[in-house]
Amino acid sequence: MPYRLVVMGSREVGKSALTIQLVKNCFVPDHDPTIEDSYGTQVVVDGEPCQLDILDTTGSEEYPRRRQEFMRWGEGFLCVYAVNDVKSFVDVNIFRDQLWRIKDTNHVPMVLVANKMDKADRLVTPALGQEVARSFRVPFVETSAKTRLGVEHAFQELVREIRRSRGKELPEVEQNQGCGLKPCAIL
Ligand SMILES: Nc1nc2c(ncn2[C@@H]2O[C@H](COP(=O)(O)OP(=O)(O)OP(=O)(O)O)[C@@H](O)[C@H]2O)c(=O)[nH]1
Ligand SMILES: [Mg+2]
Repeated sequence: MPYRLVVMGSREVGKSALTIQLVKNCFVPDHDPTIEDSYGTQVVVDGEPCQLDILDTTGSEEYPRRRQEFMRWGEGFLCVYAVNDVKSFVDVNIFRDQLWRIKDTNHVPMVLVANKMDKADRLVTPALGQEVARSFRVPFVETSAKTRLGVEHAFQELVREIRRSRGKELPEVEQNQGCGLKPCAIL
């Protein structure tokens, strides 16, 4: 079953650059604001090949409905900020809150990604990023879409989070097969 991944975060944090670096092995130096682009690629995670369907989303707040739609569609989320952009770091809370609300659970597979780690004008320390990731209870990965450092690792961590979450769902499905009733069905 393909993994439905969403790359989300504020404007210009490098969502497209990260996605294109993973899928096409190159760095895009120019900023071309995204509305929505989808990509497919295959990767091997822990020896197991998997198909990724990746949605590269807009950082603009002008498309609130699209935001809701991609949050519903996605199975796992790379929540990206740029280490030289404090507002983008603060904004991860907004994305996380909205995601939890839309999914109606706080167990959504997610990885917090600190991009642009190659930049000399860093403002957000790794320790701060780590602290927020810990409070979200998600993995934290620093990346550079420019040098490719950490890029594959970030996507791999997300696949692992999804696998863990799929693994947790399985017993419930098996349980329900016996009587054919949904767990909340009261007759
Ligand atoms: N130095 C450096 N520049 C980066 C990195 N990632 C992205 N950039 C640059 O930052 C700018 C914005 O990158 P994009 O990938 O277009 O950002 P985005 O998040 O997709 O932006 P929107 O689609 O408008 O939300 C571009 O000029 C990129 O080349 C990085 O890791 N290091
Ligand atoms: Mg983009």
